[in-house]
Amino acid sequence: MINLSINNIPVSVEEGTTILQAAKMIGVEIPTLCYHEDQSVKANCRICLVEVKGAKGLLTACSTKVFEGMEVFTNTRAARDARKTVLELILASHPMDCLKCIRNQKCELQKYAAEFFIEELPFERTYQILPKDESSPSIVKDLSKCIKCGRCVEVCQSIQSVGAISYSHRSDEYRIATLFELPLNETVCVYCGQCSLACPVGAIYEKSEIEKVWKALGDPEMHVVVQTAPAVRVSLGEEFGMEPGSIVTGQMVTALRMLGFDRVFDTDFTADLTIIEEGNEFLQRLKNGGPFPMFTSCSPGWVNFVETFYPEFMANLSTCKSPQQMFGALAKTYYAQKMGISPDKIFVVSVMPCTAKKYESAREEMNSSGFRDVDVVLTTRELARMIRESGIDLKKIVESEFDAPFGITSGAGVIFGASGGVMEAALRTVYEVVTQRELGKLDFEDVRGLDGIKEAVINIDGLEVKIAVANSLSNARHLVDKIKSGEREYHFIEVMCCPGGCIGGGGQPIGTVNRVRNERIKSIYEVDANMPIRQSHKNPVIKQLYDEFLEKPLGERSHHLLHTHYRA
Ligand code: HC0
Ligand code: SF4
Repeated sequence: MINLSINNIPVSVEEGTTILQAAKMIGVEIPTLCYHEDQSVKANCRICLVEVKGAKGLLTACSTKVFEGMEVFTNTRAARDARKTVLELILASHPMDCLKCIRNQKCELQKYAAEFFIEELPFERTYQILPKDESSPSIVKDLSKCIKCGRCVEVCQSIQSVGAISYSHRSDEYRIATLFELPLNETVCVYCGQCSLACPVGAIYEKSEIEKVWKALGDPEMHVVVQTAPAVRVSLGEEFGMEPGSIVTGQMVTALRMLGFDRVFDTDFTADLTIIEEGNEFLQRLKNGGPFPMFTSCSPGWVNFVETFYPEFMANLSTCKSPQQMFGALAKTYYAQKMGISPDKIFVVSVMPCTAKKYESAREEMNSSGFRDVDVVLTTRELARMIRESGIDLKKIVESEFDAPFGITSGAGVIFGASGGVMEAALRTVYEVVTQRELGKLDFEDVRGLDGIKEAVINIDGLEVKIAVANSLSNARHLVDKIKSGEREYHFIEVMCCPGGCIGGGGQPIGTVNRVRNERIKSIYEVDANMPIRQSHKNPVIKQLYDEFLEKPLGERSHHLLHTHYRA
């Protein structure tokens, strides 16, 4: 242990701890902007300057490791003045239109401006209003607001291994840009939105579609239904000040009813349906000898990644549409018929933890009913804005239940929201279908958790099924490269684009870091453990859906409505 003092208070910490971390342990927050707890230390914003006795000049707390006997002072005149100057320089080149910024009250720069009480800037304003890049269906990039901290670049390059954005130019032209400054939709961007989670200000954010939803809700001709993704129920509460991982399923359903949706449904239902279709597809591939590995296809950022970087693996993707798209296709066929409503009068809204789902819903092949499967995708953050705008306090409203028929779901459906969940849900069904025996233990712990790559071999009646699970695209790349080189072989692989799976999606509340992801994962498995049905094939409404409409898994109707193809 290392003994030091911070503002004259003794503290003992592990070797290798930084001043920033040590200060946090004794309740002292040093301001940071480029620092991000899940990323490498960049020390480029210089706002975390502190004084260390004996050192020449001020030191950056984020990159300076503690030593025995160190005396740190975080609040000397020199440290405060230096930080304030750094902040003033950043503000001089910032538009400061906080009242109409998407990150109003959730902006790290705004928070420091308030804490430092910057009344007037001693510097000439140098900001430029640049055109926003709104070319992508998922993400808006507003360079005018960028403070060049580099967090988005790190997440895009290192965690996602996409590299759609990078540092560009020099000196006062220095900026974060795409290759040749192309609009995002002409780059390799997969629309994951992880950059929008990492951004401390409002320089990258989801493309909002809230107005389209208000319009539909206000149209008496439209029957507006909403589906909520598995991961939203364990994150939405954070937008209303609740602890990370708070389970707010019932309050969310009530809030959606209060907003005016005609029916509130659960994407977990079509997650169950995906298991039946995808499980059968896997069994068919086992019978036909491949192609292996079969990759899950429900994470649209991952599908985009395969199409862009590994087109040779496209036949390996499951042909199943994602649960969100299956829901849309059924809403405008089976449900429309059952309700006696013309499909053109049904408006389908999804609430997803994901920005890439906006792109997925807009893909031209996603309209097998003759109408667009899903009309609008809102992120968790957008739904929270609608709820706040309506004056609803999620903490105070009563809980209620999803509507029938797409509200009856299994625990297997909900675990889709965490990395490893789709695999576990599939195994819970495939094992029983193949062996005709009940699984003693439903929990497949080997595939749970935040580890980037998880592997297991499952014995199904003498057949050794090799599986793997990857979360984040850098881990997916690693795995696919091993398959390509012949170093590894698998039968079935689940890939989720975002770290931790959908609970860590790019549309989740600002403040999604691995610490928070872990809490959401725990809650997802808690919801599963408390469900009366925990296997997709035991969901009675799924059985009813096949009896009344789809006939059989992989049947003609399923193929038409629930499966798709991918393009290079
Ligand atoms: Fe997911 Fe999904 S689990 S991708 O992360 O499969 O976004 O939560 O809704 O579609 O069900 C997201 C989450 C979904 C889909 C489901 C899958
Ligand atoms: Fe990179 Fe994802 Fe952001 Fe696109 S959306 S720039 S891929 S981090």
